[in-house]
Amino acid sequence: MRPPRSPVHGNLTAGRGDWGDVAPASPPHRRSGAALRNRPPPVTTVLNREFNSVTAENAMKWDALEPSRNSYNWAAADRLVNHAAAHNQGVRGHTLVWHYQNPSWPANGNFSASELNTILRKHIDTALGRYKGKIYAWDVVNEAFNEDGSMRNSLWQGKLGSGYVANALRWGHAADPSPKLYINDYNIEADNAKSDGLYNLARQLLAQGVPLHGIGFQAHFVVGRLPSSMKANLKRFSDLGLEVSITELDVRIPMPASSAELAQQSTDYKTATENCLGVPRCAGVTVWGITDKYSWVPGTFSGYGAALPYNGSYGAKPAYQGLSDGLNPQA
Ligand code: 9MR
Repeated sequence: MRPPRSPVHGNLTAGRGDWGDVAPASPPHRRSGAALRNRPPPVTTVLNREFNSVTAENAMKWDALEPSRNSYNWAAADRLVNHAAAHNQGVRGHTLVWHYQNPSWPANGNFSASELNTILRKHIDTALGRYKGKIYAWDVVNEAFNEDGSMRNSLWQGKLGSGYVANALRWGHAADPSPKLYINDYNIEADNAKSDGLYNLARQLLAQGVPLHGIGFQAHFVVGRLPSSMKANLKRFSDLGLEVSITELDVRIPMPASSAELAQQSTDYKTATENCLGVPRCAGVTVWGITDKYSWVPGTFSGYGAALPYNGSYGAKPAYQGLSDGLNPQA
């Protein structure tokens, strides 16, 4: 039984971590989460009231943790992990191996493949080790694919070959066996060439016994343009025995947003959430921020904004209700 909730507030966390009644065969600890960048009191108030999971929007990226070699900066990540522990929230770790937001020293050091392997393993060991037992899922490998389904030519792919993915997962599992280890990417929500590439890699990794536990579907959408194949696509990954999670949901709108677009956005939040919850191994839905005040969208997509469930004054938008309805199907 879920605890009673007010009709307006606190609806995003279905039973604070136990959504066992939402779908058959669902994982016992489904999460609804938010990624945070700035954490002034209004943000944490909403976080604590509405969500039971939190992701560091930037604070656990390599450039934030180890800007120069062997010189670590844990303060922001520690704050987030401590806040989560004090408020009964789970933490999704984001992210260990990526082509972007790395410090410059691994690329500029002219390291051999063997040295780079050692550097990457140390990074993984150090981050997982510091938060051992405190993080329930890690995006170990982020955005490893091109749109055509081939592997992206990053520093890791270029110097280490595609085996870096399996190695990163194995090293992660050895450093802390408790978190679910994920591959996370964007534009893989539809059944398309990119998700096919990832699907084939996931199958190979599982056949080789590599500790891959989940696929993160970032889900950065444009209003009214959710892919119709999303649920079937998530299901094919779930059918491999993998968890699936929406890890970075937002729905951007051309500005200024009309009331019709805000209504469509609400439908999109609901549909995206249902597309995950309707799949047996959906482990949770995370939105990439709480308020439009601190969204990455306007800085990246010129002319777009209003992508999140709360407006810049922390008022719940129609999208809040859509997300809530998606999370609470029988409400
Ligand atoms: O939201 C993040 C933004 O603040 C950073 O400047 C940006 C740098 O790349 O990363 C953003 O988060 C990204 C995430 O880590 C991976 N998926 C895409 C997200 C939006 O760019």
